[in-house]
Amino acid sequence: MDPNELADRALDEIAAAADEATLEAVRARYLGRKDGELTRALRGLKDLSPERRAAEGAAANEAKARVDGAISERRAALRAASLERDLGGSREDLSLPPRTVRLGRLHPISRTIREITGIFATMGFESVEGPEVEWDYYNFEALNIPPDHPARDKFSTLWIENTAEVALARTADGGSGGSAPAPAASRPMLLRTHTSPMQIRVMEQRRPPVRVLVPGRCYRFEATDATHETVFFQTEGLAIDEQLSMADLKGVLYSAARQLFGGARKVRFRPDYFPFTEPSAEMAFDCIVCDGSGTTDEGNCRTCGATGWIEWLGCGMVHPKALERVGYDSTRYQGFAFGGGVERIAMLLTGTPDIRLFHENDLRYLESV
Ligand code: FA5
Repeated sequence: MDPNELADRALDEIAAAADEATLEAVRARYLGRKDGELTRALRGLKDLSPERRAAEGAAANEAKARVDGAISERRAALRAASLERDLGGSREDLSLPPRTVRLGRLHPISRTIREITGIFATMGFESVEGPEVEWDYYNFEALNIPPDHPARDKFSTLWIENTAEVALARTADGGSGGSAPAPAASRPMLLRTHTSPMQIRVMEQRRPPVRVLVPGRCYRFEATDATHETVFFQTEGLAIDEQLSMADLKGVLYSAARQLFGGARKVRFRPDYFPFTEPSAEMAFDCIVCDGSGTTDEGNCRTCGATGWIEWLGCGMVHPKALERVGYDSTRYQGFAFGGGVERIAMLLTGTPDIRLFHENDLRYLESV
């Protein structure tokens, strides 16, 4: 057949091809290397005389080029249509900027706990954790605070009602019920008011030398203000060894303060009273809001209660009675302990004027500090 007629027929079929597979079949039929109709026509040229070959060859090549071009065009059109179908007809604007990915970050309290544990780790304190639901025995009695001791008033306590049930659950999951003397049903239980019960738990389980730092949640049933929450964190430190003194305690705490604030805050260290340490002391830093003056432009500083100081911790030398209760020889071993508020440090580090800002979970604030 005449190559031009072949090409016209091929063009009709190409235009009618509804998908790429059909188009490929058309291509093979006309341009297939072995049996394509146009291919065969071109191949037959070699048997013609030189004059006819020149004339018919030109026409045949032109016909092939027409078919080639039509196939490429149709293929591109079919691809575009199929892509359009895949996108469901929607129009994506690829020039739009990508959505911003919101990266998570640590809560300022978690950050502060890591900072504090890191600092004490450099001084050899290993981090350990303990239960938030605690026996009265560990929270009070073993710390020289028997039932009617006035020091209990300082720790407004949230009590657990069904102690026997909780005790059973504890035993079932392998938790330690401790060495409190009374049977479980009559043993009062509470949400720990401080991390100091871990002093006793750690000493029960280890022999000196001991050096631990215990971060953890504490609970007190009290009204909140700029420096008090009902749920807050403390870090408890405990060191027991031969020949430890108050000078070691002070050195460790002053070193931590320097590492936390680089000397930027004033420190107040003065006597205090705790039934489980003797002697006892407390440590405070000058207030970040009023710079220690106790007043601001609006009057009394509400962050520090006009005292000029923000208390960090209570501390002291572990009471010999507490050492003996866990079987340590108090003539040979001494030790010091301290328990400080994590939020208070976070306030000082981030310039936060009210502790409640940490727990309101307003991301606008938390992301800004
Ligand atoms: C105690 O809790 C003692 N266990 C500290 C201690 C440990 C003394 C070891 C001796 C040896 P206090 O009640 O003062 O002491 O609390 C210690 C620190 O916890 C406070 O200085 C404060 O920083 C923080 N704190 C106490 N109550 C709250 C509260 N309601 N909200 C936020 N932080 C608190």
